[in-house]
Amino acid sequence: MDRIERCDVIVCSPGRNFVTLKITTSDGLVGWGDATLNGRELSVAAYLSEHVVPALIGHDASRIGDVWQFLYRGAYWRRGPVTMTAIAAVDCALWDIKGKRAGLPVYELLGGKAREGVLVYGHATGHDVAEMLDDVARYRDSGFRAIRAQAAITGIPNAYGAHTAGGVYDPADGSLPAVTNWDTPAYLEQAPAYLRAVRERFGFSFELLHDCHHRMTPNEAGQFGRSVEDLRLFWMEDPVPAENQEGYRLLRSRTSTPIATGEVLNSIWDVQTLITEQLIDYVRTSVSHSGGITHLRRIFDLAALYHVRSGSHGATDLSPASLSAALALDITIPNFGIQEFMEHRPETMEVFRVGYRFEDGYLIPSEAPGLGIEFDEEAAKRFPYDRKYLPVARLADGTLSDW
Ligand code: KDG
Ligand code: MG
Repeated sequence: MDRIERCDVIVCSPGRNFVTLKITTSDGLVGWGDATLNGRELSVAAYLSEHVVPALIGHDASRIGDVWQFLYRGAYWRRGPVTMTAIAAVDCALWDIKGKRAGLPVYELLGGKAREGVLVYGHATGHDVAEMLDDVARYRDSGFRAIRAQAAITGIPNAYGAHTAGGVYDPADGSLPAVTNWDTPAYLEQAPAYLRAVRERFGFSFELLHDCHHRMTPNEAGQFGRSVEDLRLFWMEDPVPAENQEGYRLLRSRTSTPIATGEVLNSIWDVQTLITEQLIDYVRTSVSHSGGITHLRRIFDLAALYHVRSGSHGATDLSPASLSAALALDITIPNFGIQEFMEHRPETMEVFRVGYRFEDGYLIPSEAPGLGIEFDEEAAKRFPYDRKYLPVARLADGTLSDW
């Protein structure tokens, strides 16, 4: 029997903070899993080192489902981003090991390819509309078939998603939480207009996405959705805070613009109502914040019964190890929708060597056994942990708003 012999929790910051779990088995096989939770990295690292790793040593590395239940049911305390990210790291590392043992890429173990490539969307952005349109052009010219568009709002230049075109956007960049501003009426006036400018300049030749980042009430989101129906968005993401799922019933009755949510949700039970009542079109739970390949596959299977497709979160705070695991699932499931793909910084790619590649708007997973990741532990030492917070958002009168 191949047993879990050693687990190392590695925290590094090659351009941004990442937590990575390395599992080594008694047969000498090594698996990698992403354990990064943006702005809360050390909580997951401690959860793993203090509470998971000691109990994991000696388990049969091949029993992925049983290890999953052991860490979820066995812990009594369930769900939540810290727990589910820690379980995900273990789960993905064990799938990596299973693939290496079999000499097959993980997607073969999941049933094999159901498509040739994974449709991905990139992030076009700008400090003003002209800059954002140039960025959309840059993405389109580099082969993207789906583009998310976000621009600054006059009066709130540091609104979510707005940054210099062409730069790597990373909202976690203060050693304490930075204060950004928010103004929903200004957003409701300007965002539909700049999305319209995208269609006016480029037509309907690519999929257009937009992230509302949990900032509206259902009524406001209904107005937003209706005002962009003729622009045929692929989706409006996180129109309202995802905890209040009743809000999605109201929103659904107001607009036919497709709805995506789930990046802050972590388990099948968190998305059960949204899926079974068909309140959303795309579920955006990610492989590394939702319990790994084992659990995300269950979420997507449930979603398939209700015509809900996948659209996993894949911002730069999900490491290349996370993206490698996401691709293994994306390429195999029947109800795949789209995968978010924000390119990581060059420093990040010095530490994470991956085999996936971008071709003509799609990501093609690595053909290497396992998940196709090499983590360079020596290179990681050059990038020590650097505390970073996500910002907060305040209204003009100082009221704390949803970020
Ligand atoms: O950690 C938070 C970021 O990943 C998030 O703000 C990015 O909303 C996001 C997205 O859709 O990529
Ligand atoms: Mg988002």
